Amino acid sequence: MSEDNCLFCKIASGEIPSKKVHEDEEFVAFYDIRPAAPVHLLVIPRQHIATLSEVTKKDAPLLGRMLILVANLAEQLGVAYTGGETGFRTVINTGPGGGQEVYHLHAHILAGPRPWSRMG
Ligand code: DGP
Repeated sequence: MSEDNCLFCKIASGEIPSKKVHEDEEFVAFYDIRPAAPVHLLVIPRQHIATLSEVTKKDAPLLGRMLILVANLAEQLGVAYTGGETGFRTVINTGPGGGQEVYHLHAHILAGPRPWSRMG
């Protein structure tokens, strides 16, 4: 399940500390150490999946639950889309061409007043 020397596997297991906002048997969500927006969280599966490019049909339920968790966390943090100018951005960087730095699948949740420093 976990991969040696994977930073986000170590965060998921608690070996490396992080500011967690959610954890369950499948997922962990924590604040990004280098925030690009006033609210910047990362949501990861505990299962080590390196990139979005390696997922297959068998991962569909996991990915579906991950997106639902993103929406629930956005609501919990008060940044869900509720009309007007509210809302948040969800980003999954994939590979060097997509700007991925950490090779463990993760969804960024970005929100808050603009301008943002990156990913804006
Ligand atoms: P990406 O470029 O999509 O692979 O984004 C990786 C993000 O991970 C980047 O925004 C910074 C964040 N990050 C890197 N190392 C750590 C860490 O040790 N702790 C936390 N909380 N975030 C980290």
